[in-house]
Amino acid sequence: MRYSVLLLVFIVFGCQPKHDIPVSIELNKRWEFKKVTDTVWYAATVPGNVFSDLFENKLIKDPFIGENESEVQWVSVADWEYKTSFLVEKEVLKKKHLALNFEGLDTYASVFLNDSLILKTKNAFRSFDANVKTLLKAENELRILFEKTSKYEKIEKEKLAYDLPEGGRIFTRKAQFQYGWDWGPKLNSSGIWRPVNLIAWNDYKIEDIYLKQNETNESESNLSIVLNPKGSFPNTLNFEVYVNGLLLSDIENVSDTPTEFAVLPITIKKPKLWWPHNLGDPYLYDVKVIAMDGGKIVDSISTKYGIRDIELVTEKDSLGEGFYFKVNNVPVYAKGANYIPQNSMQNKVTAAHYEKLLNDVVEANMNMLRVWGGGIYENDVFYNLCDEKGILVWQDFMFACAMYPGDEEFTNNVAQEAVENVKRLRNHPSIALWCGNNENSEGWHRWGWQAGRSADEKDEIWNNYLKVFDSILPNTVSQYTTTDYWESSPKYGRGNPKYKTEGDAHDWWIWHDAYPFEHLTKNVPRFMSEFGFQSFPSYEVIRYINQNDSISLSSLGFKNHQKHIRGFQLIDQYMQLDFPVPTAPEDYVYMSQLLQSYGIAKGVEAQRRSKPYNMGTLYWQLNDCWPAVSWSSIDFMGNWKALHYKVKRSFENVLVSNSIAENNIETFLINDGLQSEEGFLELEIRTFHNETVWSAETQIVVAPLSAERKYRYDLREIKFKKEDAYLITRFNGRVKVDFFVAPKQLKLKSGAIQKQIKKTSHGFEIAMQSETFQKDVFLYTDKKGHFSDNFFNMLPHKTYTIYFKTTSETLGNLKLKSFNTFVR
Ligand code: BMA
Repeated sequence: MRYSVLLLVFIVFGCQPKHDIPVSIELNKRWEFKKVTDTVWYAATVPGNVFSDLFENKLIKDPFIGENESEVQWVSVADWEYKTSFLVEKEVLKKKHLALNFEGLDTYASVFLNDSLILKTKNAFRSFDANVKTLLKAENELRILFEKTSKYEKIEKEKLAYDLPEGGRIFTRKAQFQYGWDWGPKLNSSGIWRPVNLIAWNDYKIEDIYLKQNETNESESNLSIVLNPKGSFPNTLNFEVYVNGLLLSDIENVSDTPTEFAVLPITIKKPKLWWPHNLGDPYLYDVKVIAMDGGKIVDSISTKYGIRDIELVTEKDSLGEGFYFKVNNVPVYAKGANYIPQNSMQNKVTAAHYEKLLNDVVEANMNMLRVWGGGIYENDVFYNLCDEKGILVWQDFMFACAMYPGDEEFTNNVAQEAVENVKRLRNHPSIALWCGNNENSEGWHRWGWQAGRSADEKDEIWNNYLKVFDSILPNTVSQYTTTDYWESSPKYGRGNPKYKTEGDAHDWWIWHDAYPFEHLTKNVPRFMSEFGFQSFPSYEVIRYINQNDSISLSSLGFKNHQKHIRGFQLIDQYMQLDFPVPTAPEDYVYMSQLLQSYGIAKGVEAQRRSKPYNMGTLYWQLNDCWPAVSWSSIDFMGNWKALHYKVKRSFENVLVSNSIAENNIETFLINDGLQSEEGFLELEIRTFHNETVWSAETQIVVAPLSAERKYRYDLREIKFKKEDAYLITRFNGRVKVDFFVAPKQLKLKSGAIQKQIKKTSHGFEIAMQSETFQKDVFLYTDKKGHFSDNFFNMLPHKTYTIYFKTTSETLGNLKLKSFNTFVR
């Protein structure tokens, strides 16, 4: 196979040496920057941003430490200038077309080439081209001026007779979280945040490839490859198409307007489909198209492509209106989290960060992420990895928690942004949905934003909303893709009872409204697209924030890393309800993570038990953009909190889940997979003194794609003390432990945990045993690494082997906490 590919490549390129292909040169060297009013230039990194450049030059302190954030606010209200010089070879200069392409300028930028203004931009989410044929020389200077956002926001605000929620950010098309969020700092940046390229070509170049899936059945998949040129194609152009390196025969351009774009129908026999990883193989084809003019190659373009059908099904039923995804005609239960940008300074997010985080997603059995609307349309690498790893992506357009203007200039700008991003992402099989915005509709209807406004004003604001979210965005999505569009997440705010019966829901009764976690078990919506609870991050993150080895949660610097105004108070309030409240900061951090995982898992399991009424659960939030106390399950330094370990178990394809009420227990088996399973369901109630007070077993069959109650029993018939016992449920090697009372009421026994440690090639193996039942055992060390499992329960006399993956030669100071020591 490999040889035949090589041979083909040789044939293609070896026999046709003539070519005149476009050239793309990245201009990422010799950049310098300065504050406009200063005179000294400093070295800059491109792609980058002004905060990281200032930090690299030691002109500001690390904004992620202590209270430094407030000291760097001057940066956002200054204007900044970037410049570089570059040489262009004669051969390149001779090309008929020369353009500078800016993939991302943040945000109000004026671009000068050799002192001539070539571009003015005001959208960080768009890319811009400038024709520089007449200006480009052998030696060039490129200079970009970035003006502070507040200047433009003020101008726009003055044009309106009223204020729009929420502040100046709505006028500027850039990442909204940079203005500060309830989990992130205010670091309103500017700079060249994506690559700059010089592009040179003669007559035409392929600008964009789109693979449109027409029809797929078991024997074949019919696709159209659509190519858009820069310039126009001559009619004489012919195209070679390679799928997985093999040349397809008889490819004809069937476009009605062949000079405007090419349409190349292809058929893939016996297609291998792309699946979310928990249902099958996320198979990807390599597709390459070479454009030829006679015997001459004029350009080529490649992409990976996964053959799959994805549909959002929103059918009315007797209970309301469903909300679920069908992939290749199979209803898929969505499990995952909401994703935010991985760093306030985007240039610091490396390929390795993307790889690690998305591996953590797969490892925790998630099959969907929602790219939340207050962040960014992610870099290509993010979607490439989601394609490869079989992670579905719910993609928001970048609008969040606000009402936006509706003037022509703004809406045209947004329309362009939508076209570009939809086109950029449409070949990714992972993209399951485009969603208009995050909580704008809920905000308008439920957050008091209409108060004190005249009827006309309200009409105008709502009509402007509809212009963007009910017209421009859905029209763009349907014009350029086959992906579905959803206007706003959630469909209804929690103030409207319909939130439980129609569409997707954000349940912030938990946390924001301080309802107890039990609320989640009784109020299951059709699709939970947000619900969450905060916890403290790892000791590593806390030490970083404080720049101190001791764990302090009370320093002003640390407090600045809790951005939710009632955050500390809410954690404490919920902890008091169900958990002991330790005084030592180190223990408090541990307890807060248990608390978070306890609440979220309660919700996840209740939602999964309600399948198919409920068809998805995405908790808030997967990750952090800086070191913080937040809703994340993985902290800024990549450490898994208790929640991530917990959801890994709760998201397994086959899950045993007990619904425990005052007097009875119902045992459910949930199967998200396509295979059925048969086996013995074993139940046992055991005391912490290790006595079995009740047991039962039954043979069951777990059907594919099901959630069924398999057992039910009356607790009143069993004599035992609830605070002194636990329930063990076993099914085909799975062991689930549940309790009958809140954690703080448990009468756990004290007892030692034995450890045996061995060095392995990738770290250490830790074998552990205890004579007593141990709850939520937490291993930690000052060495960087990852525990294969953590925050786990230990049944008595059973060996638990945990692997610590690390590059460190020693395990450092390995310590352990057990919940048993906090209650007795
Ligand atoms: C949700 C999100 C975010 C917010 C989170 C926690 O509504 O959409 O806006 O950070 O709640 O408050």
